[in-house]
Amino acid sequence: MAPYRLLIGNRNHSSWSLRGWLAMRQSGLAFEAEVVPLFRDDTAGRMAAFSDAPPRVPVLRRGDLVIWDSLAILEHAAERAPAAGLWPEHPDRRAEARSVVAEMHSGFTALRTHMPMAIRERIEGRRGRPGVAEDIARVYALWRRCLALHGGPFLFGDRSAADIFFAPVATRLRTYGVTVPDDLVPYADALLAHPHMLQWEAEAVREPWIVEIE
Ligand SMILES: N[C@@H](CCC(=O)N[C@@H](CS)C(=O)NCC(=O)O)C(=O)O
Repeated sequence: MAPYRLLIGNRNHSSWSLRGWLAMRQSGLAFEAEVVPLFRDDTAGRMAAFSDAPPRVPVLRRGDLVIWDSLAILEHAAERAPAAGLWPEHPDRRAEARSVVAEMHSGFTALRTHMPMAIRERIEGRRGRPGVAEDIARVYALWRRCLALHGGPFLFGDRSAADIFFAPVATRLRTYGVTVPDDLVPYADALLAHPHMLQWEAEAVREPWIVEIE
């Protein structure tokens, strides 16, 4: 079978691409990543050349199959590679993990708006922006709850979709100089130190494109 093709944005900046890519990496399914640089005159045209999906990344395709949302990509990867552990095995844990992922997928607007992912940058002065402290407090509460209930090292024990969805948040805390509480440092570090994350970051550092963070 032909490998999947995954269209992603700049590795430095595209947090949704990172989630889709991490899901595919954890699945072990064969795929090739293709980067479309964001915020350029030719961005939409290049996305349109890849598929007829809305002009956003990530998009996964194989032949006629087109999947244009990070969570749908993760779900597909989990179904095609059930042994990869993208979702916890127990139905109750799985339902909780799905709640965590759904909350990230549709929430944390202030964090996303005021602290956009910028993996290789270090930027000060954004912690006081509206809603950011509340979003970060919620992230910490959620992490604490899951780690206490399931014993770590990841939110549901082994690394799952929930950790993949929070990986970009760990990079944001680092980029914007947010001091992570001592009890959560091991988890934030584990997100950043995972080999898949390190691979993404190494490729992000090599990227030629410069995007101004407003
Ligand atoms: N809900 C979508 C969001 C995708 C999304 O907004 N991607 C951003 C990059 S992280 C994008 O493609 N932006 C391009 C644009 O807005 O022109 C998903 O989860 O895949």
